[in-house]
Amino acid sequence: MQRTTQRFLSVLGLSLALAGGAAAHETRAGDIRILHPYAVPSLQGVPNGTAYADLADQGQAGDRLVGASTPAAARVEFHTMKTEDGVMRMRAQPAIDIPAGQTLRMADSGLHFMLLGLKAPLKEGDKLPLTLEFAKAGTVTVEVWVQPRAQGSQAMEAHHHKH
Ligand SMILES: [Cu+2]
Repeated sequence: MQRTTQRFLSVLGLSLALAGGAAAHETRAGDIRILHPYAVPSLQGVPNGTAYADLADQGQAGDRLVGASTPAAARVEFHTMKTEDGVMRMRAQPAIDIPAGQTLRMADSGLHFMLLGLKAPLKEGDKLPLTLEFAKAGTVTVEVWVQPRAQGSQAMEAHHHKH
């Protein structure tokens, strides 16, 4: 009985540790929370990568993401995707607005960080720093996890072949 209890507790401890490790991927900067920044593995022969995060404003005024950079790529742009006349198009935009009290889910809204000129392919399990500059919350560096896309289509990755 006692042995069973000990085994149960050690399994419980392990699963809690794993769950904590998987869930605790978030960074705060002022009123902004940056939730689970991740990138999808880059395609063979494609020097660009795609990354996402959920950006949550917990203040009264909202904020604006005005810059991003990483040592893993030559530069980072903010891209938005829209379907126009049945064709998916990406456009660079100078900033990303985060409305007051709202959570902007980049992956769901067609927004992404475009990592241009990767120094090395992004492979599953890699981690890379991404420095974000907010107009009000200031500059913060988050850790981007490279992982397969949890959901959604491969349409955007296919599109990036054409970059
Ligand atoms: Cu893009």
